[in-house]
Amino acid sequence: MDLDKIKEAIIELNDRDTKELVANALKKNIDPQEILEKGLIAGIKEVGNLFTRKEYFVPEVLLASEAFYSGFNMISPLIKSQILKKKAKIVIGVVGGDIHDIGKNIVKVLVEASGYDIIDLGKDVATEKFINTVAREKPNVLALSSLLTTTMMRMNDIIKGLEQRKLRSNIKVIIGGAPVNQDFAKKIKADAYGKDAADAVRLIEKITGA
Ligand code: B12
Repeated sequence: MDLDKIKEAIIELNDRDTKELVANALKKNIDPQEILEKGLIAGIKEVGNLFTRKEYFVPEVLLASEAFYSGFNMISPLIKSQILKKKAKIVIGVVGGDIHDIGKNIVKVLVEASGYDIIDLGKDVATEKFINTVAREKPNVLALSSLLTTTMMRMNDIIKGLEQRKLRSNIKVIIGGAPVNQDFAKKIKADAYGKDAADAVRLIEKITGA
């Protein structure tokens, strides 16, 4: 099946095949969201499993990331074009010291596709930059991502910084990423934890009522 082939191409670290297969799937009118979830995300998740089992190492994961993005860059504009209206303003970024941005980018695309105005600060974002952006842009929600146990506490620093600058009461903070969970969100006084991109959209809808 087309989507399985996309998944396989990522596992085989083949960016050219991934691109070609995504192009073919689009030609066949397969929904871009399906291509993202059942092809690209399924592939990179399996690469994560192989890495955990020490069957793949960092160079393989880097090549798999490239393959992922070769397909993702083709479909993300299509998902975005489904936008109907802007509902609320969201700022998103990966905390300082952390360069894992695949998950954050997926969250960004789905949130944007759901009609929200999103400002993406990128990866390895300094704590001060998050706080200054909140002060300047006055978003409704700050969405923080971290994939490393060594950087997840930066989320706590950001929330503390917002409190110190008296910005905390005007914003909701949601967090996500593999090492964080509901308990951690409670501990650092984040407003909510989301397990995946669809969850991020659900949380934002609930929080903003839009
Ligand atoms: C790809 C990858 C890399 C790539 C990153 C490429 C890129 N552009 O992102 C590269 C090769 C660069 C890399 C580097 C490193 N990595 Co790495 N990497 C991974 C890997 C295999 C997959 C991560 C991923 O993309 N998953 C797929 C996405 C779709 O899932 P996700 O990120 O979890 O995001 C989803 C949800 O979490 C959620 N979500 C994410 N953010 C947010 C935010 C909000 C607000 C919400 C609501 C939801 C949400 O929604 C997303 C979509 O569904 C994981 C292993 C794994 N099993 O996860 C290791 C892993 C994260 N890496 C790890 C490590 C140790 C490293 C390195 C330190 C390795 C090294 N020795 O150099 C460096 C770190 C460099 C740095 N300073 O950041 C460890 C972390 C261990 C730990 N406990 O901290 C892991 C867990 C591997 C392992 N088992 O040891 N890595």
